[in-house]
Amino acid sequence: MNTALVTGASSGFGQAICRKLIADGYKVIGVARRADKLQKLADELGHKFCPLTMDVTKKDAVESILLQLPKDFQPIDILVNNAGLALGLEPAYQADYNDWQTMIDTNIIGLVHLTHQILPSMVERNFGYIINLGSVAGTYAYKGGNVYGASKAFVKQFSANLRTDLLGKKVRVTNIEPGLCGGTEFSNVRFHGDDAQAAKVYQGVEYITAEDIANTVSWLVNTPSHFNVNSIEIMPVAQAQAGLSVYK
Ligand code: NDP
Ligand code: 8X3
Repeated sequence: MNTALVTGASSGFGQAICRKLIADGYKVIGVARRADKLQKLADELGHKFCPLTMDVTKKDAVESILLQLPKDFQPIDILVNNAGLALGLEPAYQADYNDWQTMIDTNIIGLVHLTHQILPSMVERNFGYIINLGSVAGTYAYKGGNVYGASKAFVKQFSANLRTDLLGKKVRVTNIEPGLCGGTEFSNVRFHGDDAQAAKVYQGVEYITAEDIANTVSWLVNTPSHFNVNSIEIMPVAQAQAGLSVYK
């Protein structure tokens, strides 16, 4: 394994994953929409990092930009489909339709675009690793999780179906399913820039950090090539699936 492409590299998990993979000796292509944030990361990480400004929801742009990658950063051995977001925490009957559309476009369609573009070359070389960022929300329902949780359930099932199609090939697929993770922009984005509301999510809780997720990715890619971690669910000790609730 040599070169990784990490989506959502301008913040949170993605940024930490880029840092960790570079420290591990990989070349890394970092994808996001905010060019200024990517450039800052490029200034920090140096020539082994290739910033790539791209909106993963735009199929034609994804295809043409990936075809123009610098030769040094081809082929891609590791794809980390991390770009994603939650928007809103209202019940389904009060949710904003545009928020739903954006989550579907990013968490599902964007991930599918990148996978469809990059997977064939991995299969051709019988070598590669796709790591998807799912969520505990893809398994456990919670109030206001509606389309976000459903989009992560897609990621979980898509990962399982990819593994089925890749049976016998040395192309691995893992779905990482984190729970409460702070220190990223996730909740600021979910609450449309209401930083005070976002901060409340993490108040008094020792949450998972982006570095914890980056260390997990680093461990995964350094496992032997015959070995597949199908999925990995990670929560802080402060969080648990604590049973059904009944409204009274
Ligand atoms: P952040 O909001 O900190 O980072 C999200 C990243 O996705 C940003 O770099 C953003 O970059 C990028 N992104 C969003 N939309 C697009 C797009 N259309 N095209 C390209 N890049 C895009 O969130 P986290 O790091 O916390 O989350 C990363 C992933 O992990 C997400 O998929 C999230 O659902 C998942 N996750 C997060 C958890 C948490 O508690 N934080 C827990 C479980 C899963 P830019 O805006 O510059 O495009
Ligand atoms: C992010 C974790 O619990 O906010 O996927 O949905 S949660």
